[in-house]
Amino acid sequence: MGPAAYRTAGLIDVIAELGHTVVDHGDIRPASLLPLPMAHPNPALRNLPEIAAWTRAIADAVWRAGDAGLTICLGGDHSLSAGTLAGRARLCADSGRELFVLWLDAHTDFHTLDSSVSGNLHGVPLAYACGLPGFAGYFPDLRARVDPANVCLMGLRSVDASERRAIARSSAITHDMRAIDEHGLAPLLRAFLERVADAGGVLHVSLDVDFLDPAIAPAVGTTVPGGATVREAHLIMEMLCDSNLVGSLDLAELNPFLDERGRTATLMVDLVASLLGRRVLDRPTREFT
Ligand code: 4U7
Ligand code: MN
Ligand code: MN
Ligand code: MN
Repeated sequence: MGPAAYRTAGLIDVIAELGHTVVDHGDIRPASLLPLPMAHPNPALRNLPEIAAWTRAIADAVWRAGDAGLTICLGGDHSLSAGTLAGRARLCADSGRELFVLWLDAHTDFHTLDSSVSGNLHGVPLAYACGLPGFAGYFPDLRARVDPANVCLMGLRSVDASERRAIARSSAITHDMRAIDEHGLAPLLRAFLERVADAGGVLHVSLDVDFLDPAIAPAVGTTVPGGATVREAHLIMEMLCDSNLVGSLDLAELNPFLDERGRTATLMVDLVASLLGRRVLDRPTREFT
């Protein structure tokens, strides 16, 4: 229902009105929706063969879409990012450009198939794409992985104990809500964008609806209080626009069934507009080249 809600909220028109050419590739489906038998020692895992099939389909579609324009993937829960990151990493391996990831989420989504307690696979995509162990034979083999040192997570406020250990062992940059409150978003994001620019890299942005505060974005299953405000979220998108570094974007976890008169879908569309150039006032310079 997520992609349909974004289309209903006017996503395509909004992007086109900003002067961009939009190609809607339609909804992606795996080659077969028939669940393949797949046993895993973790009995909690839910829908493992289905998610594996979707991951393959999304990775292929993202790779086929290429890197000439900006690819936006509409979800659907955050397991979609297993596919988008795999596809983007493959494109970067092809082109020789370095891939960076900005993960905007209340959660780290850094569980492996073995560590997940809930068994919900929207909690594993970042670990999979970074090449953590235990996915082989279940999820599609990665053509190229994401270097965890090139990942920056922002907005964290619900991290399971095993994820906390795993993310600390990785070289990923983590900013929880406390860091955002203490320093403000702008300097934290600017430091990361400078690294991406210095490396001549390309940035993938993965936006989980629950990055936002549930008071402004109720349409998500895993609400966690204390999230980003409208102003913080727009600031991020405007800085990302200025940076000219973004090659792809995931909009994950929108559940229109939980929305209130479409307000979450509308906010997400407005955030995409800020990322793609909507401005209150013209600004004289670009901060990054
Ligand atoms: B989302 C959780 F236990 N860590 O594994 C889990 F807290 O894509 C949540 O970020 C995962 O929304 C949330 O189920 C995945 C839980
Ligand atoms: Mn998530
Ligand atoms: Mn989340
Ligand atoms: Mn979720």
